[in-house]
Amino acid sequence: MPFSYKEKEELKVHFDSFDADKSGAITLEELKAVMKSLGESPSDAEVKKIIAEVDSDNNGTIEFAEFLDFVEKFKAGKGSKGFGEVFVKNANVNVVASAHATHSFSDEEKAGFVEYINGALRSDKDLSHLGFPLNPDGMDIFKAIGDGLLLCKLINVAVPGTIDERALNKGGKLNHFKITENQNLCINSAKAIGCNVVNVGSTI
Ligand SMILES: [Ca+2]
Repeated sequence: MPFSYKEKEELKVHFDSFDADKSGAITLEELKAVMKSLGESPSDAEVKKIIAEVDSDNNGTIEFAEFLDFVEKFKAGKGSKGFGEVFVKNANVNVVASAHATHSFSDEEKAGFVEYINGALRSDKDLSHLGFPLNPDGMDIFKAIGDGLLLCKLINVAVPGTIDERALNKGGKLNHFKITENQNLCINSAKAIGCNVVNVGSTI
């Protein structure tokens, strides 16, 4: 078997985050809802196409066995790019499983975090592209932290001068290389000031 019992349990958590009614199958409507929550607005035809990449028995839905097949291929770098993208994004947002535990966040925790950020960083001109204030009850925050800049700024709020801001890539539309630079700087600096960094570069 390609997956251990524990891995399967973790993957079931991911699967269930798509399968809203817990029927054991991800339907077109369910996948579409997840994609919308991630800020995308796919048409039914687009969602259908993504499902078809994974739906090996062609019944129009993604069952858990098909999901496991997909993950196995995806880890090997093969196939299902469309669903792969949604899978990774969704995993990052809702449930990040590590080798030892499944971490999730509470809405209260998130709202508190967003309100803190709004207070601390809303007048930072390098972050003006984020459109402050961020909505504490929505998913704005996950998009906002995507390019690493906000988190780097937050480190300097916590411990001023930790990051030389001239080293940061700014501007709102960064390429993958520049985003990775920001994120690496953020992770290394967070460790340097004593933060416990968990679940970065998760093993999905
Ligand atoms: Ca199927």
